[in-house]
Amino acid sequence: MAFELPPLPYSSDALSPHLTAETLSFHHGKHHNAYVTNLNNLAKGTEFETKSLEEVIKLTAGKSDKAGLFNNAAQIWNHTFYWHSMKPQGGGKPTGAIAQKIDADFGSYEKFVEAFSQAGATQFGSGWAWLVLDGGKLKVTKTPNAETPLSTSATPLLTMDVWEHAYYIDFRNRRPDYIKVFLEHLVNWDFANKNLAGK
Ligand code: MN3
Repeated sequence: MAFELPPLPYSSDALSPHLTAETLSFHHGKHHNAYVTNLNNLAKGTEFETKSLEEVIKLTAGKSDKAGLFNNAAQIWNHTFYWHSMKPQGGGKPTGAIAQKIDADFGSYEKFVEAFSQAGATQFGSGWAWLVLDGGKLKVTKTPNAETPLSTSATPLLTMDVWEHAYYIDFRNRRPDYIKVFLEHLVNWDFANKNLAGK
């Protein structure tokens, strides 16, 4: 079965005015979709054609002769995870188990915000900022290009895309402003709590 583009979990204007429908339609309809097209072309006629997306990522991670497969598969997964990491009227302080764990592992919500903002702002070039569970503790990490914690021992809980295409239409070159808006208005803490509970 061919790999497919999952639909957005909300309408393309649902995150407006923070991220506009123009941003979401380009990011999902063009960028995310292109990774799906590329992966289907690369996997065609190979052993990867019948694997799940997660299997392709884990089987190709770190293999330079499989970089095309890895990059496109990981970008499909990362983007789907990113769409779920946001919701309309999201952002602000977390609730539930993740709130207590953030206080325990970072010291406070404010310390988490500082670490997550720093990770997003200092990822040189394209990449991702993550909140992960690693060895029973919450950690903030960043990955370049298509790299994903899915191919490591850490469990991803939340991600923020910091490729320029994620924010350039709405924020131009102001990545720090996009990060602030992501944290204050978009983060889906329900999704992070669900991922934490799944462990
Ligand atoms: Mn992207």
